[in-house]
Amino acid sequence: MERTFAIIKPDAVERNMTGKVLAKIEAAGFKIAGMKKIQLSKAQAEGFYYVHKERPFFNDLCAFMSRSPVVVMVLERENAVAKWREVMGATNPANAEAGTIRKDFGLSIEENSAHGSDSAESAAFEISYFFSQLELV
Ligand code: 3AN
Repeated sequence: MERTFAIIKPDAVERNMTGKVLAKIEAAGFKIAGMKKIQLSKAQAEGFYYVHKERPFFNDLCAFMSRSPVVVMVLERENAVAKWREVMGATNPANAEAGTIRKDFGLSIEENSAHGSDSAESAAFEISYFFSQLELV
C-alpha cells in the first residue's frame, strides 16, 4: 500500500465538480485516507509550490490556487503515486488521454482541475503540509 497527495483545484470546486472527481478516484480503487475542504492563503500556496518558485507561472499559479476553496486528500492504494498521475492525465488537458480528470474537466494547463504528487518524496512532504497523522485513517 502506498499513499499520495491530491488536490481538487479551485476551477473544479467552483464548477461543482467535486463529486465527479471523487467518483473517478473511487472507481480507480483508491481509498480516501484523509479529506478536507480548505481555502489556501497566497502564502500557503507559495509554500506548497516552493519547488516551482523560479518558474514563470509561479505567481499566477499561487493566485489561482488561493482564489477559492480546494479539496485536499490523501489517497491510498497499491502504486498510488503513479496510478493517481495516470488517472489525472497530462498537465495540459489538451494532451491528456480520454477519460482522465484533466481531459474531462480541465480548462487549461493552469486550471487543470487536479494535483497529484510526482514522487514518493513529494507525497511525504505534501501530506505533512496539510494533514496530521491523527487525520489519516
Ligand atoms: P503536474 O501538476 O502535472 O505535476 P507541474 O508540477 O509541472 O505539473 O506543474 C504544477 C502546476 O503548475 C500544474 N498542475 C499547473 O497547474 C501549473 N502549470 C504547469 N505548467 C504550466 C504552464 N506552462 N503555465 C501555467 N501553469 C502551469
